[in-house]
This record gives sequence, C-alpha cells and structure tokens, in this order.
Amino acid sequence: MSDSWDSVWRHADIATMANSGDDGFGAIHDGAIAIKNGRVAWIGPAASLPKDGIGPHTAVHDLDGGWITPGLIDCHTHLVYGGSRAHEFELRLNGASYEEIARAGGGIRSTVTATRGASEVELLRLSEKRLQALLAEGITTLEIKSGYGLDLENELKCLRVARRLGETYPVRIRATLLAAHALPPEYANDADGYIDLVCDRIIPAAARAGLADAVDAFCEGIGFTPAQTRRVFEAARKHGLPVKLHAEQLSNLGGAALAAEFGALSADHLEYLDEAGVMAMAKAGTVAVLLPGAFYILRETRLPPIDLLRRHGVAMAISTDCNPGTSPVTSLLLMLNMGCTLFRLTPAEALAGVTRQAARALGLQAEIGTLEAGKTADFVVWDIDRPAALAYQVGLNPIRQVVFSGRPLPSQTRMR
Ligand code: DI6
Ligand code: FE
Repeated sequence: MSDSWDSVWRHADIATMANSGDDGFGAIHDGAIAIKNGRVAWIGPAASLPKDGIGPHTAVHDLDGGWITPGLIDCHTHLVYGGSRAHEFELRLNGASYEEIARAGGGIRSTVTATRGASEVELLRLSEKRLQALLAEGITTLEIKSGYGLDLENELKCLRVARRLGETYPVRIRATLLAAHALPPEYANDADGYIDLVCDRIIPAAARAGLADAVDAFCEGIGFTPAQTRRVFEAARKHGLPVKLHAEQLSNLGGAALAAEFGALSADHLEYLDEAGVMAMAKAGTVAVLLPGAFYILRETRLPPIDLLRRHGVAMAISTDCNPGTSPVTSLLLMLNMGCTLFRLTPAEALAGVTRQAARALGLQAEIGTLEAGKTADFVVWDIDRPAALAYQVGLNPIRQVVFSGRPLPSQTRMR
C-alpha cells in the first residue's frame, strides 16, 4: 500500500473552526488539506504542505481561491413526516387560531394521521425531497427525529426511513427517538399511560433494533411534564441512549436543568430559559441548540438568553428544526442569516453553530465539526470572499464542491 495521500485540496482559505483563534474561524490563508482513507491526514498553509505526500495516484485539486469550511451539520430536524400543513398556514393567515385548527383535527395531529397513513416507501419519497434541499447547501451530517408516528410501529417506521436516507445519500444521519413529542389520539387524557408505552415498549424496541442514537422529548405545557420527561430519560439511560430535550420553547418548566441533570447532549429552543438553567447546562456541558426558524414562523418575540449563554460559556448550535408546523424550513444557510439577524449571533458564532457546536450536540465532536488532522474529511468549498458571507447572503447558494468522507460529490445531484 502506498503511503502517499489519496487527494490534496489546496489554494483556498480554510475556516477550520478549530481552536478558533482571534477571528473565530480558525482561518488558514491559502491553505491545503491532504486526505487519506477518508480522513484529514494533513492541514495547514499550502506553502508548508510536505511534498513527499503527493504520489503518482494522489488527486491534486488546485482551487484558485474561495473558502473551505467543515461540512455543515443540521443537528435538529423532524425531516421524516407525511402530509403538508400549508392549508393550516393559510387558515391561520385568514384569522383561525392555532387552537381552533387543532380542535378541528389539525396541528400535530394532522401530521400524525398523514405519517401513519404513509408507507415506508412513500415517507422515503417525501423526506428525500427535503433532504436533497439540505444537501444542496453542503450538509454532510443531519439529525432526524421521529415523533409523528406516536405508536410503536409508526415510530420505528420513521426511524427506519431515517436510516434508509443515510444509506441512500452521501450524508451521515443520526436518528433520535422523539416518541414523547405529543399525545396520540388513542391516549387522549392519559398522558401517563402513553409515557408507560414510550418507556416500556417504544424505547426498548428502538434500542434493541439499533434504530435510535438518542432519545428526545417535548417538555412543555402542551407537551409532557418534567416528571414525565424524567421517566423518559430514565428509560433512555437504562438502554444506554443519550438524551436531548425540547425545552423552554413556550414557557419555563425547568426542562433544561432536567436535561443537564441527565448529561444531555443538548437542550433545544430555550426562548424561556433562565439563568439557573443556563448554569446547569454550563456545568453539564449541554449544548444550547437555537432554532431561529421556529422563532420566526411563530413570530416569537422573546429571544433565547444569548448573552447569558455566552457569559456562562454554553456552546450554541443552530439548526433548521425542519418540521411541518413551526419551521417548514430546509435551508441551513437561511438559519445562519437568521441566527445573526434575529438572535444577534456573530457570523463566527453562527458558523460554529452549524459545525463545531452542532457536532457536540450530536456527540460527534471527535469525528466531525472542525477540520483537523485525524478527523473525517467532510468539507465544503464555497465561492465567497470571507466566511461571514455564508450568513450575509439570503437566497444565493455559493457552493462549489462538497467532499464527504474524503470523496468529492458530483456537483449537480450530490446523490450516491
Ligand atoms: N416543538 C415545535 O415547535 C414542534 N415540535 C416541537 O416539539 C412543533 C411540531 C409541529 O407543529 O408539527
Ligand atoms: Fe423540534
């Protein structure tokens, strides 16, 4: 076997997002990345690239400018679902309230009905449209939650679709079981009974089948109580699965502190988070996942406590929250922009939020999220003059090339 590299990409600026330095981007100007066996073998200034790594079979790509970033990571999505809620969007804009729509069988319930009614193949077809939109923007890792099946069979069906997407497309998928998302109609008025089902049957079955990488819940007045969430977390722990939580989105129930108590990878949304919750997250190393798309669609006015999160050193990730109700969004670049304009993140914080910090929110920081020797070679080449341009432009996709696990993807379809 030859010792030379498989490929070299050089003469672009690189935002490594590692040890971010003064500029927040960990920039290397006129850099080079050498790849061996799908991993970064060497990274640094092109002028220092060791010559002896380039052999007769090394593919050398001279980029002539542009910027390289780590592959983007969308760490919180509900991408797999059936149906559409465009009609409800229209009803709301014609004066109907969310509650009226829900009482008429709409809201999450309508997505559950459509998801249960769709076959696995149909769900795959519907979901891959959304996935393709994300991939076109340089997403190389994506988290997908279940949560619109709400029974054993349909939750597992959605997780299988998530796995299938990862086998079919050049993207790393992490699947999260979110059976405790909403109360299914057959358990109306029996939330504890439904939590029994989640803890005693759904979590064990998903764990046994290897279909879930984590467990999530919706801790909220319209979701589940902290006591019910605790039971879900205990069941997850029993089955060796890390936890995440939809917390403090519409009110403050102390969900983030509860998540931190269980060493959660992340607590997500967080508009109503208080300082005690921030401190608990800081202590546990729980990442704050900010979801500006849901904030925007709901026309929320209360901002997540960004300054407190900064002050206590809590890592902040950004994600689409792609879902049919509160964030029908398939653009992570738009979320970068909204993270800056709505939440006042700096462009460096926003880019870290979809790379280094998003990797942490998935427990994948040893593998991805920054460009460093030894890590998986997932990266994107962009036609931009500085990294802030990714957050600045709206609607223009400046992507030039995606490299996934060391492999350059065809530019048009980015399909396997
Ligand atoms: N929080 C949300 O905003 C969504 N789920 C959640 O836990 C709502 C999902 C929907 O309306 O379909
Ligand atoms: Fe969500």
